[in-house]
Amino acid sequence: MTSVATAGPPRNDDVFVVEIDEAQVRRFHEQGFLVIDRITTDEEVAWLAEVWDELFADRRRWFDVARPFGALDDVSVGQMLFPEKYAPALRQTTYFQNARRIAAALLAHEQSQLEAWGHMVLKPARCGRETPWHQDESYWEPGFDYHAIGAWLPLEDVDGDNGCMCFVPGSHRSGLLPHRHIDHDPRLHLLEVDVPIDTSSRVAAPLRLGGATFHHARTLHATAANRTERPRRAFANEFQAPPQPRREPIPKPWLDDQKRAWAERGAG
Ligand SMILES: O=C(O)CCC(=O)C(=O)O
Repeated sequence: MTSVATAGPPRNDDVFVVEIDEAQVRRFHEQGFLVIDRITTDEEVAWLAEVWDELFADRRRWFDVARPFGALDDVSVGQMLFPEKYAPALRQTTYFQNARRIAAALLAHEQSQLEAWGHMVLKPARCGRETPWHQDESYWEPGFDYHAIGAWLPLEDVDGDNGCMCFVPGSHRSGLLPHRHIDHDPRLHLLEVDVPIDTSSRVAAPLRLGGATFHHARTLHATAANRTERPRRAFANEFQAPPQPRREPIPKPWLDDQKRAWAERGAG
């Protein structure tokens, strides 16, 4: 079978370099997110969408983050971790190179020292569930300090109807907040913040194809359900300085709940 993923991204003779200026870095530090209207070419977004479709065609590669472990029917929100394992050419894209350059500037960290990993998200037509307010760090191993940023590239135009990103400005300074699993069910992977939060200042970030958002690992963010007739696809990458071991882990009891539920799956 021919594969768009192994063929590699479209050749780009005019190298498309996106750099950010000091004002954007300052704004990111104040607000905890940054919107970039154009990070790659239309041709490359079209190629990425084809790769996304090719990878998601194999159901073993992704899982539903809003349904119990192993659920295969009625997809709510699909997620594939580490798509670069299946399609290493994802790392050769203009999007990836620009996102890493921008992340390095925002993190004030040497580009070549940044670790990166990707994930792809599916919000099916008319049935995607919302991704509730959360901080990305709530998902990660408690024994480390993180200096990390998420870059999110939608593969369709996005707005409030199909799940564009929404951010609470300044929330990255609030420390890591308690989280819980959606529906209070630790078999469901999605987390939501578990204390009252004020989202009245929230900012929605609609994007045209080719644009991307960046957010700090502690910025509160959410996406709405997809109310449109078309799936909403996205390709995200996390960029981080090597995580530093902590003397004392940050308590994340919600992760313990999930481990317990995983160990007990199928029992009873
Ligand atoms: O794609 C989505 O709907 C949410 C993605 C997200 O929360 C993230 O990449 O941090």
